Amino acid sequence: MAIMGLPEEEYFSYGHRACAGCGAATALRLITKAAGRNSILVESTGCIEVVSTPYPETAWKLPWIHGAFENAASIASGIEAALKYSGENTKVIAIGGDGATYDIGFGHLSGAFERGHDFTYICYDNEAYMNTGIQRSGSTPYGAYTTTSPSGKKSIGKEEWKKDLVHILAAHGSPYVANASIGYATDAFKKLKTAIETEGPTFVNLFATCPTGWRSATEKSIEIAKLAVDTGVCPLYEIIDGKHKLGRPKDIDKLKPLEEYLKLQGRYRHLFRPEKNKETIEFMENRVRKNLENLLKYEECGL
Ligand SMILES: Cc1ncc(C[n+]2csc(CCOP(=O)(O)OP(=O)(O)O)c2C)c(N)n1
Repeated sequence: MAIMGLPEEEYFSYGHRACAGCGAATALRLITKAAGRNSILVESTGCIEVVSTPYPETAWKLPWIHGAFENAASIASGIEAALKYSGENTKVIAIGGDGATYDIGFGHLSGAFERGHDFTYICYDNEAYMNTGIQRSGSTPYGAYTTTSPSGKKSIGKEEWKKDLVHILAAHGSPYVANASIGYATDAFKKLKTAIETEGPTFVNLFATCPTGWRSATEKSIEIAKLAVDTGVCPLYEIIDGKHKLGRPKDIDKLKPLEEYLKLQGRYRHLFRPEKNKETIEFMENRVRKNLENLLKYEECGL
């Protein structure tokens, strides 16, 4: 199905083997539309690499290279250096899941940003290591069940908060970093395009539903990705040359209740057992509000 208002050309072809309702596959459609023909893509090991290239087939209609799990940013650095030397203006884009980006490839990513390579790194953020069986990552949110952060009598699921990678990369001096969601595709497309067109190391975190890992209904992927934004869990914002610019949600007092987002996902099912979990949900809601208050404050103060 076409995505309204966006270029019709598809560079991530149908026929790939992603699960029904895979948010990362939608993310890849947006990323490749924003990249266009004059680009080279580098991909970490992960679900998208696996489902898009079962030998001898490929879903990629753009030049694409698969590295190891951790080193997409390093490969992109090398390609960018070679292109610069030969005077080409081809765009270089590295793509990884959150395991590759937040955790195991983080050193490579940080190094490439510190060296100032002219490339864009995009994380399709499905909040766990999905390809290997739903293990927790630095991006998995507080309270979520994964196979390595199980919920039980003594556990509420993951007990740590999600790593704030967007700000960590902004602190590297990046001219453009952004947080986006596949639920708001036009906004995500604009952010991806801005990141790709901005000179220097740029980053987009693209929130992407995973029905298999989140135990959610396949047809609810976009609804969940929208609710993440409207409850404040995944605020849409950019940091341009160090200054915050906020999109949705603007009004903290009009946030949708967090429960609406949580109850659509089996990874939070345990939070709805009466003996637990009103407190946990309230705690999460307060953290979400605090985070939004901070973002609004940064914007107001021109930071
Ligand atoms: C150094 C290294 N560690 C672990 C693995 C095994 N491995 C391959 S893919 C993967 C999970 C990828 O998770 P993520 O980056 O979040 O992407 P997703 O599968 O969710 O798309 C793991 C752990 C590996 N290939 N290399």
